[in-house]
Amino acid sequence: MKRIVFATNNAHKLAEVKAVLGNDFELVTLKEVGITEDIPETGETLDENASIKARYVYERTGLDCFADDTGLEVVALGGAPGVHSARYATDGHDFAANNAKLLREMEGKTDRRARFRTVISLIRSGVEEQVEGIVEGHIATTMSGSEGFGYDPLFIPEGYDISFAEMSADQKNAISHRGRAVEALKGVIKR
Ligand code: ITT
Repeated sequence: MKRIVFATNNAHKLAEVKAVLGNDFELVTLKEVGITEDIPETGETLDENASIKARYVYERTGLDCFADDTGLEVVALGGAPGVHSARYATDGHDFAANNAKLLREMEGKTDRRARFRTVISLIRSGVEEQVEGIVEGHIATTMSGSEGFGYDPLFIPEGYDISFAEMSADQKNAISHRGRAVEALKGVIKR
């Protein structure tokens, strides 16, 4: 089994990635390698932030690792909240406040197209590679569902009439930005 550090403090992400990666990998958490502080996400793009997080871990541990950075990109908002998705409404990761702000910003908007994009930076033996996963969809006018996390109650993926928060973990993973990025990651790791 391959051991690899996943640089995240988000337990929801960890569960999703574990489910897609399967049993060929032993995912090691930040806590398990002694990193308890928040890794500063100072980049201006998802690509930069994924890279910053992965490099932070590699520089401190020398272990193979990967990090994901994800953003919700809404067409009518010029791509916002994008790289600022975690801190859209407040300084913290307040999902309820973020969703409330998104609904306010989308009031009266007829173009509700949006996409989730995940970028994963993988570092193995010091060599960095990036993969990404995208899911297209739209922003609902009301929240629905209680599964998942973040903006899931407001995101309706293309071809569906239910939100990510109304889907089972397996259903979301099969079509989601993160599910697709992790499938691509698997392809790179197995090469
Ligand atoms: P780490 O940096 O510790 O991995 P984070 O929660 O800060 O965790 P991101 O910066 O990648 O993660 O994500 C930014 C925000 O985007 C996150 O706080 C959620 O609000 C939202 N988000 C990310 N993935 C999502 C998903 O699959 N479904 C719904 N919202 C998501």
